[in-house]
Amino acid sequence: MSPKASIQAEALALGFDAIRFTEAVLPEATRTRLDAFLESGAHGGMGWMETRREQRAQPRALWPEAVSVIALGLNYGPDYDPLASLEQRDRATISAYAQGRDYHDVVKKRLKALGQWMARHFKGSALKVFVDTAPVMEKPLAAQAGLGWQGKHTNLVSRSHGSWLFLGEIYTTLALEPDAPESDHCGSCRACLDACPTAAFPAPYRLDARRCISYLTIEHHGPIPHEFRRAMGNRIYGCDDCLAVCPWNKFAQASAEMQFAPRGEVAPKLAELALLDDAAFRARFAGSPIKRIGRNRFIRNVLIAIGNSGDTALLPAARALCEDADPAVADAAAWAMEQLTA
Ligand code: B12
Ligand code: SF4
Ligand code: SF4
Repeated sequence: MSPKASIQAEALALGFDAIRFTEAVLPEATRTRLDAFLESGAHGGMGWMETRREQRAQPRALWPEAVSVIALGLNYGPDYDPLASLEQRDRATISAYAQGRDYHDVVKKRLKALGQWMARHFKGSALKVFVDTAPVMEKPLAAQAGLGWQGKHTNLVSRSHGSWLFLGEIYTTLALEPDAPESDHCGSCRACLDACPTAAFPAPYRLDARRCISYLTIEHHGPIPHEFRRAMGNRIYGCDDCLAVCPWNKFAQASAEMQFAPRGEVAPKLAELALLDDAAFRARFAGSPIKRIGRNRFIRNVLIAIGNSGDTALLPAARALCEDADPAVADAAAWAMEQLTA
């Protein structure tokens, strides 16, 4: 078996759903687009995107010895309609990626296992593994390797898994023959652009993160800007609208990975979530990606959903948080009361 074929076989045996290979070089156009994104301020408060920009745009600026990149995907396709709970106004919509165990842990563990296997089989080679948090442009690398293409919603779309792939990479000193990139199969479709509740796409293939509900609910600190509060509806963690409407999802299979299965109710009641104090929040979301936003940002989001619920039975829950020690929680509680009593 060739080195590529044996790595591929081991990756699939470890539970990865997709694997392709590319050179550890990204074209100049990727850097130019990253620069344009950052210069326009589209990254909002994600200041960490500016630091180590060179390394993000070019694999060898991060690690000069890197020769090849192995792009890997793990399917997290939901076995339910991720948009169904948007109409259940007394309940919370939590994006599909956050329903189960934190993918950072799951993907990292598998990348490390594959890395250890490679270290045993290709003596003298070196490697580094990445998922999400490192200064790595995961989507352009995966697209260049042919795992899929960057759709108009900017995420990687795969012909076999639709929009539901987590990405991870291995940078290696091994010279592995690059695979051909996938071509763009969006055509004249613009379903994702039209589905966005906050008009976060200034143009196809470009996202203004400051307007994106995923950014607002997960990355944004402090009060949610007023112009987006109504549009958030009951989305309290992330957003799946642009992903879920993609016609390529019809080829996707539900994930067989038990660790990504919902850990509790897919759409929990807002009344129940609003009661969580710091300790209860940590206990409930241990091992989930939700834990990283902390109790205050989480409750802030729950209160915006309560304000949008139209359900006056939730007034006491909002009232109880009006004096909260966190100013963004108190602000969202006051807004929710205003909406429910208007
Ligand atoms: C920052 C970030 C965010 C930010 C900004 C998102 C963004 N689109 O940049 C926020 C918080 C909003 C976010 C949200 C989400 N994220 Co996120 N995020 C990242 C992160 C850390 C970096 C992305 C990045 O580099 N952005 C900078 C921009 C400039 O790069 P880009 O998106 O590739 O932009 C390209 C296009 O705009 C294109 N382009 C520009 N102009 C033009 C013109 C033409 C003609 C063409 C063809 C292309 C083109 O070129 C740019 C450079 O390649 C990655 C992990 C990583 N390290 O890569 C995860 C990652 C992208 N996120 C992921 C996920 C799952 C999500 C959410 C679905 C989560 C959710 N359900 O709420 C949403 C999706 C929102 C969306 N529509 O993008 C996954 C995506 C997996 C996939 N299949 O693609 C990643 C890869 C994490 C992972 N390891 O799995 N995320
Ligand atoms: S994740 Fe939601 S808010 Fe963000 S771009 Fe997609 S549809 Fe718009
Ligand atoms: S919804 Fe349409 S335009 Fe958007 S990524 Fe999918 S195929 Fe492309």
